[in-house]
Amino acid sequence: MATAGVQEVRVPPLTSTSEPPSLFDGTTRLYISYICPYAQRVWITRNYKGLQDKIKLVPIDLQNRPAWYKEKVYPENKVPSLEHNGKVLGESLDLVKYIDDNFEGPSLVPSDPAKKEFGEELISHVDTFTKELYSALKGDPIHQAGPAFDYLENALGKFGDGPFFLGQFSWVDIAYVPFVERFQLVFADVFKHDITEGRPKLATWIEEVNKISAYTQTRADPKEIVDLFKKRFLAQQ
Ligand SMILES: N[C@@H](CCC(=O)N[C@@H](CS)C(=O)NCC(=O)O)C(=O)O
Repeated sequence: MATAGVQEVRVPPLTSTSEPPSLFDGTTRLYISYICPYAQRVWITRNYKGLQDKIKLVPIDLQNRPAWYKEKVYPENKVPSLEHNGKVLGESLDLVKYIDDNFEGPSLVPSDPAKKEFGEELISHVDTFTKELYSALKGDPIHQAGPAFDYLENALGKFGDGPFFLGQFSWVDIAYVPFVERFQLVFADVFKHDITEGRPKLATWIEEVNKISAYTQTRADPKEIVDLFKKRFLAQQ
């Protein structure tokens, strides 16, 4: 059985020439791309709940996708998707909840109603957060991204029993961390700016999530992230 802390071997992604797995044979499969922040959310969830043996990871090469993925697995042709009980489901935030509700392992949603409610509020903000950051890249990045990171700093102070948003590690941390990982790297590398400057709670949060192996196992190669951002979102750099 795969245990937390032991690095899982990363199998090579499937490409346009790869045969499909034996679909709908009862195996639960999580289709991901190693570089995709949305897929990373579900991958962290699977690891944190200790489901390495119950949910098989199937990495796909998005730049050279197998045709059968769209035709036979997930017509949306995106990652992540989850093949479970004869069905294929998508959308990262829905999948995090689905896995939490339908599989064993530590719960990712606290039972305290106030925390749960604040968690829902933070989750409903995550797309706004990422949009603000991607659009900041097109303008005056350090200045424009400030409010998005300040929002996190304030949210992390809400309950005062951190280091995580709701005290314990939860689905909120999972929703945000892949994007904070990427923007921290890009701001440091490209704009020589530390996003944790003046934001001590965010600094501690980043330090603490980096002690969770369910997450660190999913981290992408920093150079690959920065290169991808330079190519896709920072064409002028
Ligand atoms: N809203 C979706 C977004 C998923 C998504 O956009 N995935 C990207 C990779 S990071 C993808 O599969 N893109 C392929 C494409 O759009 O063709 C989610 O949260 O799961």
